[in-house]
Amino acid sequence: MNKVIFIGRSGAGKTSLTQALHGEKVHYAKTQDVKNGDFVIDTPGEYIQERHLGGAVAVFVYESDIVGLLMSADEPYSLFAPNIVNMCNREVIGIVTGIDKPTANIPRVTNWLQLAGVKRIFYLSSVTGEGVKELYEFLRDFDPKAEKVKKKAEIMRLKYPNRV
Ligand SMILES: Nc1nc2c(ncn2[C@@H]2O[C@H](COP(=O)(O)OP(=O)(O)OP(=O)(O)O)[C@@H](O)[C@H]2O)c(=O)[nH]1
Ligand SMILES: [Mg+2]
Repeated sequence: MNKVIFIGRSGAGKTSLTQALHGEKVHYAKTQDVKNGDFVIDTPGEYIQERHLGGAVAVFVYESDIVGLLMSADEPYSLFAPNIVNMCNREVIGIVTGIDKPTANIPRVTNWLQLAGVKRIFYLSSVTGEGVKELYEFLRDFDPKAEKVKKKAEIMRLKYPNRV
């Protein structure tokens, strides 16, 4: 099982998703500090909202195999800078939570995550449970080493198109 770190603003749904992935009943619990669990690292939203706390998130990224950038489906703005994914030497995925919300604007958050450089996006609701299994299975089955080899091969193919 890979270890994922959840990063996103306060209220984006990181803790609720952590609970849903563990098969627990979703209940509100404000995250006060980094919770380094068995396969999920849950971070407080303030750690990326406040510039001086960002370092703590960076340190815990090194504990993870996969970085999950979370956005609620009705997020009014994005905290993720364009192409920020390129700064990270881990697999970075996008996670859109709260797809059950009537105020959800899926194309808008998809666009923001893609601008950040994310290629793979999961859409889910921690409240209804829709899409949670797909994310769980990805975390269970993803092979970071195989992915690195595949990416390297693709870079070589683009760099040396005439090579046999
Ligand atoms: N409708 C709906 N509400 C959700 C969903 N996920 C989270 N929420 C609600 O959003 C609120 C905030 O969720 P949290 O999981 O605590 O958010 P967080 O990202 O952990 O926030 P911080 O700990 O402050 O960083 C809670 O009241 C949740 O019930 C979802 O998928 N659907
Ligand atoms: Mg939380």
